[in-house]
Amino acid sequence: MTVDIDATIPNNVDLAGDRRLRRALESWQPRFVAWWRELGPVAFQDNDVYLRTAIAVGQEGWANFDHVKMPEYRWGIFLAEPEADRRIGFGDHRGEPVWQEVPGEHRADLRRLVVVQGDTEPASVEQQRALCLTAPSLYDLRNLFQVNVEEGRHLWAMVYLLHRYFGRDGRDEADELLERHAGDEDNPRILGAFNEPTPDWLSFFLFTYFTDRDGRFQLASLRESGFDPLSRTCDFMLKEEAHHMFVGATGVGRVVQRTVELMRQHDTDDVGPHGGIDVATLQRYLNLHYSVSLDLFGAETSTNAANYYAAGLKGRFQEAARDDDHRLLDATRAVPTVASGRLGEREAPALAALNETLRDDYVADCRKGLDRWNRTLAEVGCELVLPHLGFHRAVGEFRDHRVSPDGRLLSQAEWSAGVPGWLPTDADRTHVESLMVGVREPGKLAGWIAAPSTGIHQKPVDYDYVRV
Ligand code: BYC
Repeated sequence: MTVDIDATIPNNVDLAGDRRLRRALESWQPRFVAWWRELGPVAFQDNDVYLRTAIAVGQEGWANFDHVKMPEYRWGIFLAEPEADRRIGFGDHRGEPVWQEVPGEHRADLRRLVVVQGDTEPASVEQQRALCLTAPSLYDLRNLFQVNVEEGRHLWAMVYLLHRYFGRDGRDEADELLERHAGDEDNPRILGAFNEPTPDWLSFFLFTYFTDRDGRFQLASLRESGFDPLSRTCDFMLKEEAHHMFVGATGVGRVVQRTVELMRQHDTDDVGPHGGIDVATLQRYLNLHYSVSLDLFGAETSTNAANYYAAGLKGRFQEAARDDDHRLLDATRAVPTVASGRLGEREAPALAALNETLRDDYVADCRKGLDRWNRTLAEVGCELVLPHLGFHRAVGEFRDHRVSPDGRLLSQAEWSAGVPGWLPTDADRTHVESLMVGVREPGKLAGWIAAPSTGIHQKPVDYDYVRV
């Protein structure tokens, strides 16, 4: 697959050979850049930032690192290498060759999946746009911008699919991706978590840990798709996504480390007055971001999810590694319920319960980071825990119920009394916000977070990642 790196839109999908498509995308490009300037980072648009840019798709050397101004970033369209004789791995079409064009009967469902995925990408850039003013270091500022430009590239990935495979409807949908905005009352983003603000860096690290991780699992399920261009697009997006996971996991890890340092230094749990974030506050922020991210998997049982799977559009995480018939016509599994005033389980068709299966995989992955952070916290006899699945949920079985973090069904009064201990309070937010002062000297760091252990791409931690 040749990569046309010097084209107006760098790509490996032979845009040069499809004049209509190229012109359509080239007319979308200035609108994208206008959106980036208007709703992307609120500052630093004309500063040089040390960013990696995708230039190829192979294992080795797919990225180039250099200082660039963000509006001049080379957002491109990259699909992973095609797999010879690839077959659909699940559902009613299992074993048939994958599709290179959209099958008519699945057009509406595929378009919806692409639109929902595409909508989250610019949404997160919008949510994070003010964070550049308060970055705890130039290293972190650069990582924020790296995440942002790559979310922009992920938008390009979905816009390419819409333009190339969905005709006029697809072009309209691509335009609407720039018209809906995070938190906009009249025209919000599609999924709940993408309308919540990301007001501070603790929220950003938890967002990249928990919400970007939903992205990882959704992309991994779409990579299984029988629609080959979607599969190959997601395959390459997952490479970039790994850095976003890193930013979240190490970001929270460094906050935890600093908290522990301050606890030891001052011999107290109450590190707030010493410029840190105490463990109880960390737990409340974690509870919020985890529960909001759990909602992103949809309801426990969903005919949409069953249809996507049966049709071969969206598989399970690591579908091929699973030891079953990959059709799930007779299989069942337990899903959580709330019935007669009690939390319990019921058996549901495995096909209908695929959102829950993906959520399970996600929860197991979330625990890994917690285990690492808890090794640090164990030094001071503390730990962070994932709240119960039913805590603070707005989608699915638990939506109309109040559940405590430790999994007790509560009355409204008990819930209201408990909330200040479980979710960030106004005082927490005021304190966290008070710590958010932008640090703009290479190698210098805000006091609420520990230094990273290494720099980016073999550069030292005190490198001028953003030239200010
Ligand atoms: N908020 O049948 P159900 C990422 C809707 S993140 C609002 O259970 P389904 C990223 C649902 O649309 C990954 N509405 O849902 C991360 C449905 O509406 P309709 C993004 C919601 O379809 C960080 C109705 O409720 N990618 O990449 O089984 C930074 C019934 O629900 C929500 C994807 O999500 C919600 N949270 O599953 C940057 C993959 N949840 O049809 C990027 C593509 C559900 O009744 N999307 N609803 O009008 C999907 O696979 C599915 O659409 C979902 C929902 C898993 C999201």
